[in-house]
Amino acid sequence: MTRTDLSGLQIGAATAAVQIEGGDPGNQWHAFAQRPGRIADGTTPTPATDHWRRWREDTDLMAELGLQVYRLGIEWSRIEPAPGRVDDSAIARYREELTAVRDHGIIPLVTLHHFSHPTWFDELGGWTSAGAVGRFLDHVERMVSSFGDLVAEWVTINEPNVYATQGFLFGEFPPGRSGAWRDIRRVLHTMCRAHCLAYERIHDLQAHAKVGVAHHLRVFEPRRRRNPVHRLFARTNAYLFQEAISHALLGGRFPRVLGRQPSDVCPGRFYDFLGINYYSRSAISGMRDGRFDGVPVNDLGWEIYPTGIVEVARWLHDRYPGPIWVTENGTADAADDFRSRFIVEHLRAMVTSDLPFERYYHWCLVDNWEWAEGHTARFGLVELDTTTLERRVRRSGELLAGAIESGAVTDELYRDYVAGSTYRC
Ligand code: IFM
Repeated sequence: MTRTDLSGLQIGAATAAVQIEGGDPGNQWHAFAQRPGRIADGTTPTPATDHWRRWREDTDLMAELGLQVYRLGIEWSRIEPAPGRVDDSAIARYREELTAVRDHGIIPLVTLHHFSHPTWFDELGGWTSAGAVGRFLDHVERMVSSFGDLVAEWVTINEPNVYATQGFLFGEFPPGRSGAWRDIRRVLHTMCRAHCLAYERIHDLQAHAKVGVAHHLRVFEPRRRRNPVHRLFARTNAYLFQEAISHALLGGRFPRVLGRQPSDVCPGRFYDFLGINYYSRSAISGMRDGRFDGVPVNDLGWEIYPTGIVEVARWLHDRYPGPIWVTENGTADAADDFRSRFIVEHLRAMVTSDLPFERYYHWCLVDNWEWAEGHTARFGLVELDTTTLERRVRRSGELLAGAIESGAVTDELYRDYVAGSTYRC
């Protein structure tokens, strides 16, 4: 049986402002990407996909694919280019786009912080500074008052664990620091506190809002299950990378490893949905990520492990019950050889589980600018010609569109888009 019923799921795509818009010199990624050697192909976030100017075309594309939901970022540095100075034209531009999205019957989910923020925020100490939470909350308040009539669903912060480790442990994201453990702890503490307070602030302003985080969860597996050292490292990695902050983000309970319980956060419930970004599994034998031998991998060498989406969701849902929104899932596959299979296998794992998966946002709509990888990794349902910026729907885009239209991966869709494809190892 190849048919997979998707009728209980709302399906769409996710993007982030810096990765698609182009042309915003006010965020910290703009300056970071100019530094030699930082981005794999020497590109910068301009033009990315030039979505800032081509948003009408992209919105039409979404409608053409039949997307039901769309997760997008609104860039803080466009809204507040200098501390306290608001750019009304940027608000008007985003309002136009959100209106068009809604006019197509697509429900928008807006991310308030997705790895990027104004350069001035960094100059004031970024997320390591005590004032960060107040500055972020001012921004959150402005966002809800500017867009609350068009948006009722919010992701406060995208992947705090990835932001902190890439920026302060591996040096691949701005500010490009390495091994700065004390700052990682400070950043995570500040971001978790900011999320909890933003959750409350949004609900104060918009009682019916749905608010969550987009939490990056991986499967951490001991490379050799019988090896106690591998088991210990797998446990430690999972705890430090994702479990400790889950308790702070969702339950407002700050484990000792993150620092003190903030006096302005009382343990409670700080989510209306469990936002999960899921991509891969790691084989662990030490502190760094590894990969099992002979497993299917994508263009970036990430293992393709579809049942992991249920494993990570179960871990979270057992502790924090609630509706599950897969706020990101996708794969780098420039040739579009296996993306359709990847999508179908993840969707199937989700809907055949006993967990309350409600939404699936595919990463990404159009090939995005992939941070330190630049344009070398292709995640789009729609292919981008980086020279002409023309868009072309990939076969995997057609597959997802067909599945949305039918409310299922039908036998025909499976036969036409999946059956003939295999992963590579
Ligand atoms: O492109 C990123 C996104 O910004 C955050 N989650 C993972 C994606 C793929 O690497």
